[in-house]
Amino acid sequence: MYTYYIGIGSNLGDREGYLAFAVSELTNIDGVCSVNHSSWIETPPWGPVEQGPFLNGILKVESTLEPLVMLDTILHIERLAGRQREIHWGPRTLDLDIVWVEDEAGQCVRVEISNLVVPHPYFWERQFVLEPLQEVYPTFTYEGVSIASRLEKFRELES
Ligand code: A4P
Ligand code: MG
Repeated sequence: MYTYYIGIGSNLGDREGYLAFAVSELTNIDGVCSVNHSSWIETPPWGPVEQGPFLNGILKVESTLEPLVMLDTILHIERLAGRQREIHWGPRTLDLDIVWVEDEAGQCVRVEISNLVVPHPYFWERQFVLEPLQEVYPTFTYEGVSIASRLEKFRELES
């Protein structure tokens, strides 16, 4: 059994509807045992592309699916949501990214192959990932730093 923390985002069309659609699709997949999620938060667009605000969150998914199978599953759900890959980092109806995975012993699972890198390379730099991650995983730490103190840093920079 794995615990997946999956970043979810939408900034096109019925954003809330797309997030709810992803939760309901994932819940119905064989090998997915439970799906819980953070609150959805509205976030300003991050990165170089000018685009509308996102609705973001984190899904916490208990599943027996291996990481590559989970990747195929979420890419399939993105396609079902009408996701078009036009601009890298550009607007999207639904984006699902595997942020962090733990095995049954609570150990971080690492994957580094051409089509899957876990932990997600930018997650620690992204407030729109860390805010909802803290909600579903308040004791999370990365390289010795707690998620609470990491978020505190972002807030200090903002003020
Ligand atoms: N891939 C590799 N590792 C992973 C992983 N851990 N999880 C591969 C999921 N996929 C992974 O992704 C391209 C390929 O990455 C996949 O086919 C998979 O094999 P993509 O979703 O087609 O490309 P993308 O969305 O343009 O890139 P990416 O990296 O998903 O974009 P990001 O990094 O998610 O950035 N601002 C706010 N506020 N909120 C957002 O959610 N999102 C982006 C997109 C930009 N700004 C944002 C947000
Ligand atoms: Mg993606």
